[in-house]
Amino acid sequence: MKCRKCTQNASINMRQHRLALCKDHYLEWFVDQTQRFIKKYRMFTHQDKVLVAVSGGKDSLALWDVLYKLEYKVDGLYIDLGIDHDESYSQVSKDYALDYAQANGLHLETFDVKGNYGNTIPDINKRSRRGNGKPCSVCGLVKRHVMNDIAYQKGYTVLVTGHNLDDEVAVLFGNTLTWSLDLLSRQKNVLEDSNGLIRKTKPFCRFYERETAAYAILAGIPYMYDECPYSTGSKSLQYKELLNQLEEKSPGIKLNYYVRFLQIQKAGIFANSEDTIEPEKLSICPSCGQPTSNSGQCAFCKLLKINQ
Ligand code: Q46
Ligand code: ZN
Ligand code: ZN
Repeated sequence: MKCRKCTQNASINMRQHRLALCKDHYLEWFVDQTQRFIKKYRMFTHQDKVLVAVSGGKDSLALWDVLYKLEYKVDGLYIDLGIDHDESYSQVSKDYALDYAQANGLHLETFDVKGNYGNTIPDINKRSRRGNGKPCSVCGLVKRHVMNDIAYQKGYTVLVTGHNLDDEVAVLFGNTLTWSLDLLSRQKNVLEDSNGLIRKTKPFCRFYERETAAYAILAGIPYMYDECPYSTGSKSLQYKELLNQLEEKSPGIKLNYYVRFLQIQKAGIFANSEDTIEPEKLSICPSCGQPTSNSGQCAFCKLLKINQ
């Protein structure tokens, strides 16, 4: 198969776009598309100070690379969760993030959960009743808190994450299975800053996972191939498999599902739901100063038993 734009052999065929491209044209297309999404959804501008949450995996390193190529003012943030099992997941993924930063002369903020809170994520989880023995709920809570805190403290104006289309449709699928109107109203690719919550955006939300992986590989970015050991057997992975079966038969179905969702969300379908928590109705945690839907301490401070 030939590249749509030149005579070279295609390196990737994207059936959902009816588009096959060679390596050079794919890399160019991917960067241009990212810029198009940033503009279309008014995510941020070249005046913003951008912090990208980097896990060492393909999505976040590809995102950092593209934003750097697009000449945004962008630094990385790596949170060491202390997930070390036999595979030393955190240590290895941290090395990928550090290596990328060093190779490109970029700044990486690092935050060590154990160093700051005395315990790793799996250890904090053992003392908590959150989640069903899996640390993901605790992990998500701690990461959200740390990302917001560091972004504010260091004067960043926007926090970006590498969530791709497959991540977004898996969450969307879960939220529609349970018709969680509050979650559907908040599943946005741009969350405006409000009451101490930093602006958050997802510039890769319209790229398929195989597109971000292709970018990382073709751009020559070494990344952590293994997933976190705790992701095995998750609902999200089950939904991804199901949605991939649908995509196989109907190329483009995942993209259409997500883009139509964004359109009806924008039209305000979920806006007046009784379940929806308005940001202005959040109160401030007396211990850490971050917004919370609780009346006293936020869930993070309760989890870590931080004294007032
Ligand atoms: S890192 Fe944390 Fe994920 Fe690992 S423990 Fe679960 S939530 S699976 S993105
Ligand atoms: Zn080409
Ligand atoms: Zn708090």
